[in-house]
Amino acid sequence: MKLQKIILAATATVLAVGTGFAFAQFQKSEDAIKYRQSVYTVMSHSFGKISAVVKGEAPYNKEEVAKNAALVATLSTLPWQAFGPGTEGGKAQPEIWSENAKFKAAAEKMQLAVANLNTAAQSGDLENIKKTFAAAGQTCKGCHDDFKKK
Ligand code: ASC
Repeated sequence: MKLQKIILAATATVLAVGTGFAFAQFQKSEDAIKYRQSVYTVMSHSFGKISAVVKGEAPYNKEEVAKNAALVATLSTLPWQAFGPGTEGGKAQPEIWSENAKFKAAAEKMQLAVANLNTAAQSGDLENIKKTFAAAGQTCKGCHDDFKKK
């Protein structure tokens, strides 16, 4: 085989394997959309529970807030794998794919912010919970403003 042919064959194999992985996770774009929306739904529920405490609408219970913050932190790692190529749709703006580096940066910012909230929640420092909660909320909003359809 000529070198060019070998390179072509190798490239094709890498592409095939890469595509195989992408589609092994989600057979259809609808599956990816359902997955990421489900993650956000559960995240929003736990985030909302903490929000009520921060706003003074619910009493502060350390274990409860710690549990919800840990859930949010874990869930925050999940949606991104469901924004792969070919999974456009739902409430996702096309910029997620056309400005993917910007989207990834926003995703990382949010994960860092909810990790900080989780640290505060585990320590039980309500003032710090309020501070980190506000910062985390800003990262949710920032991403929605740029990347989520109204
Ligand atoms: C939530 C939720 C969001 C964020 C965002 C914060 O509870 O569902 O998307 O908080 O509204 O600004």
